[in-house]
Amino acid sequence: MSFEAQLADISAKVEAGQRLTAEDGLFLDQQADLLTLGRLANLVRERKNGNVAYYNTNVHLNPTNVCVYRCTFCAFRSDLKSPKSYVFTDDMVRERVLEAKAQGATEIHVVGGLHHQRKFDWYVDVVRVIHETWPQIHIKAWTGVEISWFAHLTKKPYDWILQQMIDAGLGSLPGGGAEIFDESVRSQICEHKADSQSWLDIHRAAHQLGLRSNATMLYGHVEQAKHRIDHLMRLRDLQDETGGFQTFIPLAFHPENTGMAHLPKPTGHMDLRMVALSRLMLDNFDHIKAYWIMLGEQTAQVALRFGADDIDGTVVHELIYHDAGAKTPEGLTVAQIHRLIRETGREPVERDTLYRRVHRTGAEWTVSEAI
Ligand code: V47
Ligand code: SF4
Repeated sequence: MSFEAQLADISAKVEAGQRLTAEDGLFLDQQADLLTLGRLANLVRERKNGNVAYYNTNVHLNPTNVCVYRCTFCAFRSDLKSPKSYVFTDDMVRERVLEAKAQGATEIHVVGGLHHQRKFDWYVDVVRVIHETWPQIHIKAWTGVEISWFAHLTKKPYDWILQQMIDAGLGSLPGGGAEIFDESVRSQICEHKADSQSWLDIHRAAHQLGLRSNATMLYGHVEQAKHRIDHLMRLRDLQDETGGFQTFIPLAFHPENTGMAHLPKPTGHMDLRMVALSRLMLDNFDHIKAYWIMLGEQTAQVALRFGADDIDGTVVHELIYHDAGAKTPEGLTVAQIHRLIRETGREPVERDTLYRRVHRTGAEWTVSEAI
């Protein structure tokens, strides 16, 4: 088939609401021009989400940066003896939660390193202390890689680990740790940590317990188009099985201070392509997030017309991307987020972690039905 015929065939499928194949995905990734990708992704996005663009009011907590692993893309981790290392105490956790409460945050996003001198109970206590300090806040905590580490520490199955966390106050799982599922790429960028099958099994176990979770893909390093499509297909298959994923977040590799600092940072062109490609391939995901802290406010804003319907939140205290050279502010006000969204002609809607509409009076809030 000629280039034009193949593109026309894929466009017709998208317009008819039909599922794209892995071959279609590879063609789009390698050959389609940005504006065609964007036009098709925007069509799907408006069908699913209308004119709404979601954001939330959240804070981050990275309880420790000490980590047994050495992922080559990571600038955040620290050795135990490095002056950069830190570990939160219970009081520091409480202080962060009270700060979140004063700001009216609906969510606390918790991910960190895997500290080899901390037992499983320490990680459960982080969740418990947050929950006891302010039961209303939604705790989105621990990537699949962290859950896999807890299984290694306790020698217990994933559902047992997850149940302990749920009992302590866990509300959902963030999408990190997925990186690129292809085993040959994984062995180059994060050799020792949870393998792809474990990551997928953990999210399956979470969905079976009624937890919702997110998914990510780290792009723009040593992976190729075929690896990105394989990654999206594995996520789409699991979502067909469980329906438990809420949002997909394509994560742009930030090279500064990492083991791959010689690589260039992905360009705005690639960032927008990945947003659009993921919107087109993940037809069973309700939301695609353009995480502004990682894309920059400008690209995140444009992404709302290239397939994304969510730009994440106010995000106070971000470390992972700032350690790796992100120049974005460490937080945005609601007024700034509204301006970014409104300028694109979209309607800003504050959501909670489970995509329920937030009704707010200052720092006080309630939620209504899922959107
Ligand atoms: O797994 C680490 C990524 C992830 C770098 O669920 C990097 O809403 C780029 O889980 N360049 C953790 N990426 C972050 C995470 C997350 C982030 C935003 C939203 C959500 C959500 C979850 O950060 C890691 C890794 O893929 N990461 N270092 C880097 N230098
Ligand atoms: Fe550790 Fe996570 Fe960084 Fe890998 S990405 S080195 S697991 S903190």
